[in-house]
Order: sequence, then structure tokens, then C-alpha cells
Amino acid sequence: MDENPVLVERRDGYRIITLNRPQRLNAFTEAMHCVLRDALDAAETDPACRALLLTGAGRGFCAGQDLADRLSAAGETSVLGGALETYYNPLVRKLRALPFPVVAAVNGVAAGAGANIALACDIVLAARSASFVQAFAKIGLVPDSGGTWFLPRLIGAARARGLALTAEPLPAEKAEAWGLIWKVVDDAALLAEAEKLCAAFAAGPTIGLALIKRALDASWDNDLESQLELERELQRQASLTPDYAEGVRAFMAKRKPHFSGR
Ligand code: T3D
Repeated sequence: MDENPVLVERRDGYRIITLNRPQRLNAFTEAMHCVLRDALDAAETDPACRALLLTGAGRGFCAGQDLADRLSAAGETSVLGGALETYYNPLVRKLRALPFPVVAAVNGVAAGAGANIALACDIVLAARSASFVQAFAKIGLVPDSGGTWFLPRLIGAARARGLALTAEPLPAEKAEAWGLIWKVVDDAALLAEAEKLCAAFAAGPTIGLALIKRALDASWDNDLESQLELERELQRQASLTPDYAEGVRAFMAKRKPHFSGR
């Protein structure tokens, strides 16, 4: 059993969560899922937390499910589905629904569910040496953790099928060029860049940012008419926040806004 499969650091206005099983490229065990779930719940309920940075310890971001837990001593596998229902699916839902921006700093290889958990984050920064691998086909599985949903939407059907069916690694620079991720950063600059982004989000209009997440997520399933209606409603909600009033006042006074997150 790992001592600390997930590390949490508190910064001014945001938290850094580090997947911490570097000897297995931060592959998921049940214990790691449980600690991560608690860490995300704690961040969500802390009013001082207005952004989150997710990264991995060592040379990898996350290699998905720890396959050592999927083979019995007799060399047998078992029927899957339970872990998706209990752990992976709730994790993806939580990352999408957190009421502040989530930045993934993909420090190395992101494979299997590890790749798709990164894609579930709002902004994906990747080290130049990182890669994304839909490793599932190599072991007879199907991309999960939202992979079959995110991939075609982010990079189109042809590229999604290519990645999922061949399980070929996609280097970070190509992932950026294809629009799979936000930005590639030099390895040595990755964490500083991700922290800079989180600090900026932590000083931002948090409710407005959360509403932006909601609007963009809903757009995948809406027709234009429904989306226009949703934008009207979310704009109404945004306009009720003190941060909106502060934003307009600061603009008119030609000064920097001081957003409170309310
Ligand atoms: O409930 C369910 O099970 C359903 C949910 C499924 C979700 C999934 O994520 S299924 C997909 C699981 N993940 C994979 O299939 C990826 C397996 N890993 C790899 O293909 C490769 O390790 C990488 C492409 C990620 C990296 O390759 P490389 O050459 O850079 O590193 P490596 O030497 O393969 O790995 C380093 C160590 O990590 C190695 O251990 P060792 O030999 O040094 O003791 C390797 O065995 C270990 N490791 C890497 N990934 C996993 C792992 N150990 C257990 N599980 C892993 N997923």
C-alpha cells in the first residue's frame, strides 16, 4: 500500500493535486481513487479554493488503471465495469463540474484513463516531452473515462478513430497542433506556467468562470436555439454577481479589477 498516493499543496487561492505513484507512472489503484476523491471534495468545499492544478509525480502524468490489480495470482482477469461506475466515471463528472477552472499539467506520458482524465480538465498544458496514449486497444479494452466522447469532439472523427484503434502515442506538440490540448510548454517551465495560470484564475471572477464551463459543456448537446436560451440565463446569473459589478467599474475607471470570487 502506498503511503501518499495523492499529494495536496495549498497555494494562495488554489490547490495543487499530484498523483503520486511514480514507480507505476501514477497508475490508479482503488486507494488512489479514494484519496483523490477526498482531495477534490475538500477543494470544492473550500471557499478559498478558486482553481486547481492536477499533475503527476516523476516522469509520467498517469498510466490509467494499475493493471497489476486486474490479474489474480492464478493469472485470471475479471469482468470490468464496477470500477468505472464507482471511481472513473464519478471522477470525470467531478472534474467537469468543479465550480472553478481545473488545469492539468501533463508532465509526461498520459495513458489509458490517465490520458482521458487529463482531457476532462478545463485547460491542458503539456510538457514538450509528454505524450497521450489511448492504450486501451493494446489490451483489448475500449477507451473510457470519457475518451470516446472527448476525442471526436476535440480532434474530429478520423483522428479519434486513429488514436483509439491504433493506440499510437500522440506527442504533445502534435496534440497541440491537433487541438487536443491548450498548449505545449518546455519541460522545465511546465509547473511554473501551470501555477501562473492557476494564480490568474484564483484572482478571477470565479462564478463567471464556472458559468463559462457550464455553457461550453452544455453546447455539445444543444441546438443553437437552446444554447442561446442557456446563454441568456447564465448571463443573467453572472450579472447578479459582485464580480461583474467590479469588472465593469474597474474597466470604466481604467484600473485592475479586484475580484472576490462572488
Ligand atoms: O476497471 C478497469 O480496469 C477499467 C478501467 C480501465 C482504465 C484504464 O486505464 S485501462 C488502460 C491501462 N493502462 C495501460 O494499458 C497503459 C499501460 N502502460 C503502458 O502502456 C506504458 O507503461 C506507457 C506507454 C504508459 C509508458 O511506457 P514506458 O516505456 O515509458 O514505461 P514502462 O517501462 O512501460 O513503465 C514504467 C513502469 O510502470 C513499469 O514498471 P517496472 O517494469 O519499472 O517495474 C510498468 O510496468 C509500470 N506501469 C506502467 N503503466 C502501468 C504500470 N504498472 C501497472 N499498470 C499500469 N497501467
